[in-house]
Amino acid sequence: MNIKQSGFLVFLLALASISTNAQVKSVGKVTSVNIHNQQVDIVTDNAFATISVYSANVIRVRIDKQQLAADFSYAVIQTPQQTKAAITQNAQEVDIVTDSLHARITKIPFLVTFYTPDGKVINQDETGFTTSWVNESVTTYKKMQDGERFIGLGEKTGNLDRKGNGYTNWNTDSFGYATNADPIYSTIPFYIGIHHGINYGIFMDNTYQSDFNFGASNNRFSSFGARGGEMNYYFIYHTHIADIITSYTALTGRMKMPPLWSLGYQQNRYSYYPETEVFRIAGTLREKKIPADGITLDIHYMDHYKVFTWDKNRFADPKAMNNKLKDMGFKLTVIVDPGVKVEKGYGTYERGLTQNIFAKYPDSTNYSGEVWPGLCHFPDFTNPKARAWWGTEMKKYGDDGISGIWNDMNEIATWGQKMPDNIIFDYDGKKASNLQTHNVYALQMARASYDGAKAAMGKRPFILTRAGYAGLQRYSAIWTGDNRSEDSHMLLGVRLLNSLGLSGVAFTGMDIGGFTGNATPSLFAKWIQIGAFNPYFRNHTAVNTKSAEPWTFGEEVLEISRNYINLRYKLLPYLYSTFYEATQNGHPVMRSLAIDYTFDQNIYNEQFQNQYLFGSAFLVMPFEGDAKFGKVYFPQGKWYDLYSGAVQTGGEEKIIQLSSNKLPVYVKQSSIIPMQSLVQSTSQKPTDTLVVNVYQGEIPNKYVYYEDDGESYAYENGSFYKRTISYDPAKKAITFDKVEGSAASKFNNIKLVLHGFGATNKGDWNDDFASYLTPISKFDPQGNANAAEGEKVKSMVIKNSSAQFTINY
Ligand code: NBV
Repeated sequence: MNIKQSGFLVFLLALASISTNAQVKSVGKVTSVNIHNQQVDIVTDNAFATISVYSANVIRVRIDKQQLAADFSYAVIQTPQQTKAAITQNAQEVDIVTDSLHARITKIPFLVTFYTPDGKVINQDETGFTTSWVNESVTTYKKMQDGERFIGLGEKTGNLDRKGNGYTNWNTDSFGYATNADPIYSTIPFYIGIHHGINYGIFMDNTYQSDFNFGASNNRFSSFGARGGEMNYYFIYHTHIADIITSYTALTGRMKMPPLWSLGYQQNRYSYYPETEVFRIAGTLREKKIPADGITLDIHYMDHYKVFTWDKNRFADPKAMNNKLKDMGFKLTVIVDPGVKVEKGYGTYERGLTQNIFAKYPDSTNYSGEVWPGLCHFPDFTNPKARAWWGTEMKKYGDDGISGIWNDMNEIATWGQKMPDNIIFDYDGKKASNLQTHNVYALQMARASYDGAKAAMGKRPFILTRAGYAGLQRYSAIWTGDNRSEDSHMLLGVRLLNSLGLSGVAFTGMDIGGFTGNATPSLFAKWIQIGAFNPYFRNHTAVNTKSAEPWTFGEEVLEISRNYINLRYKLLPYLYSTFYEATQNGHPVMRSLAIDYTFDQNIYNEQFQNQYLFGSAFLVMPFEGDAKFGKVYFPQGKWYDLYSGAVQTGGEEKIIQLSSNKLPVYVKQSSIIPMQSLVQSTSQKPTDTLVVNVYQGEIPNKYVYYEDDGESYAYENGSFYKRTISYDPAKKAITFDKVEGSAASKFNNIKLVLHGFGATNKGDWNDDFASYLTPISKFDPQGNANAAEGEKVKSMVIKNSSAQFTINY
């Protein structure tokens, strides 16, 4: 290189660094502060910011390069709560202090630090980078705290602890995704950080493509940012993660009570048709005594994949079919895809055209993209008119007796997977391009389906969605899409559901048995056992795979499946009450151990990270289908083997023997678990005795038992039956509080079953056996006849009365 050349290189490098610096713009120093009510408006060298108190535990931060736009969110439904807050400033900083949280804004440069009320740092901006822009991308950088862990962020692959990884949010159709694929179907930009015995939540409400970096390829910062729009995040601090989830779901909403039938077993495949095949499946489930409530129709029920139509050769009389299915105790869910076939004379399409509700190019022509039916237009679900139109189209499904709507392909998935950026959506009157709308399209489709189905069916509909955004729990359950029939996918699925639970979504499921490929009998057996401990319990498989109903894997797997589906049905009172909890405080049904055992480092260990609690009582330990031994970890406390009642002390690791017919499940000490007799579907009445199991423990416990009619919205007007059951080991008492609500219980009697209590003082107790799985399996390789009988317990039957009563033991 000669002098001239090297001089030119220096010139080029200088140019590059100038242009790089010019591209990166930091928020700069504060130039003006305006404090009013619960809010501080700030102007900086390069930005405008508003920091506001949302509640004592939630502070919101908004920053933009220009004046902040009018506030709007598809996710947040809560308005700021009137909160006692002291806001003061001096030359260096502004302090915002509530009873539970302290935010300090440093002025030179603008930096936000959050402190606990006693002055410990919870979270602070990275001093060098703060909040900055590269072109239109905005990112907030946070100092990486020593030992900091990161959990949540919704449906994200990988480990429970996301430290060292980066993630992108861009809803993506990911057929047969790899176990480390990112992004997949849905976006929930909410995570929880943990360090030094402190935990906090950050929800960045920005619908553009977003990026989260939890120390990926760097040890200096964690960050979150989006490729457009404003920086807009909610900082949530509580001492317990459960309360962080409660605050997050106060912001973004909670699920409504699901229809009871949707908690039963659901039988699926791509696809059951014609009608005779649907009845063959329904009939076989009944004949083989596999309890089930749902059958689902995939795309082949439609006339040439046209949404809201029936293929009349395959399904001549849908209404009659549904009536017959209902007589057999089945509810039908049908798939809907957003793509509406462009075809003259097709009613749904014509009405869509007339109402002008399809997404458009900037020149006002309707966008066309190809998917199942061929060229399609796509309803603009961000337009209220389109949502209403979708609801009207759904009326027919209501008349046909359909009970559930399964929203597929709503990322949006189109052939080629490259929807143009320049499609313009209504965005509820604000008009926005695909770049801003893409991640909320599915949320708005789920909303339209929920509202439409609710009106069309006159009952609680079951809504399922593949994609979504924060807040999807208000409208829909979610499943994890096209997984594979592999052990690693079964275990990944557990983590995906746990992560969704941490992110406000309680009603979640995965394709049991795997979607692509063929499960081995042992894999299927394990998966269906785990499925019985998933909130949404559905078996599904792809179009070109072998049959994958529980009876297609041989006698042994059939028996195992039946045992666990039976158990699921007997647990319905417990499960329904757990869902009720989700409607009240947002706590998930499937609970990562990080919720209750946040600071126990063991639970993040990759060996143990798949363990979870199902509701408050059951500790579930998933393993590969063929595993013979497994290492498990019992968190602090005392645990009971579900099958034998054997006691296990907490804080211990243990190697346990595994078998294909049993999923290791343990019951937490002091648990209260209501159960019912076996039914073949939720349309069958159980016997009139509610079995209330109480497990001896050292800690007192309170459990909210909940019932309602399982199908209507009457519960919103007080028609429910609810009571708190408490267990007080010190007083040797189990108390049933006075009943709340105007509905009667299904159960006239209560059978109280005491586990692990040994001798009781009073004489009215009977010796009994608690047989959860009867028998565990005649194929049990250990041939353990005693285990099959169940553990020895004390029991007593009492008349159910709505007044408060106490049983002493
Ligand atoms: O509608 C067919 C499938 C469905 O069975 C599956 O559950 C969805 O995730 N759908 C995807 C369309 C594409 C399948 C390759």
